[in-house]
Amino acid sequence: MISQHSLRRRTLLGAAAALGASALPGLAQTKTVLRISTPAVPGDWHAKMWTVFKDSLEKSAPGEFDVRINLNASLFKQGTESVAMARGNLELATISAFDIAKLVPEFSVFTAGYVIRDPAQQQKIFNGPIGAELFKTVTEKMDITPLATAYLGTRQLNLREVRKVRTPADLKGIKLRMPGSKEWLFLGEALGATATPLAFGEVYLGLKTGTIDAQDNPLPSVRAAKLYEVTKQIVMTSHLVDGLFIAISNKSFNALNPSQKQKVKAAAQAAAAYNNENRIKEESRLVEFFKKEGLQVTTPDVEAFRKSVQAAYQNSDYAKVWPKGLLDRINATQ
Ligand code: KDO
Repeated sequence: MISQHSLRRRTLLGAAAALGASALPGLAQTKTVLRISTPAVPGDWHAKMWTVFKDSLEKSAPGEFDVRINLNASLFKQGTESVAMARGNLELATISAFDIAKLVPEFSVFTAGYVIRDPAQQQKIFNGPIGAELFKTVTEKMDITPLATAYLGTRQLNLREVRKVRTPADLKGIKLRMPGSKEWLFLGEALGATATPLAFGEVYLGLKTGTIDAQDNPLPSVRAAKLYEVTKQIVMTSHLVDGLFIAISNKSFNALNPSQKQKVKAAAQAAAAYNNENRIKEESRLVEFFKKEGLQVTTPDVEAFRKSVQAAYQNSDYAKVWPKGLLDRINATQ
């Protein structure tokens, strides 16, 4: 039986459909929900950039989107975001080259230490033809669409106890925490340490209690996650110019109209630009900050690290699947 109430509702809905929902103030237009999941801590630039994304979208498409930001890996565990997006369980996230390399093996070239030189080159690579080609494969194979490239920073070693570290041999026996995938562990081993997997959110406690001896991360993340409170030394290996790709699930992206697609992309690019600008600025100032906090900041024989890490990759199975000429094209990108 149809009640009076449901009849009235149907009539109203019919009228709304005929007029366009926005013509009836009582009936709210349904917003497109965009859930974001990231392990970033609130004080880090790649957490703050999501507010820029949200604000930018609210400006360009008022009332059309409901952007929900979930920090500290509170929605999805670190490293599981791309699968969640592919399945349509999550709309947006930042994913690393390491996440991509699992399904697009040639992308492992960007997980190798000492390949990308600096943040400017990183932007040129991913915003130019190399990025366009590789992102096309990412979209096809991973069911997600990369929208912008954020500079996460240049990864440095961060030790619990002070140690003389000049070359990779000096890291022998050091339990170095790396994020939990074989691609990350390979990088840790290539640096000369004993790599051990741990989620980002557990690193502070691991260092405090001594279950790990060291971790590697860019300086802004060492500051934001307060890792300097539980470590005594930073070794400036600069072993990876790291990036994060702001990506959206294909399911969500394809459900948008062309104008919304363009606005979501522009918002992602504004977010990345905000992150990049602030992170680069802060990165240059942080050595002084850590020294003031009582940490020793030392510079090793970076050439010795570079040689050793590059040899480890060249002799590995990773290099076997790098398309011919890709490394030369990367190196030639100025
Ligand atoms: C980390 O776990 O060390 C890492 O830096 C890896 C990155 O890919 C990224 O997941 C990052 O953590 C998080 O966003 C936290 O800053």
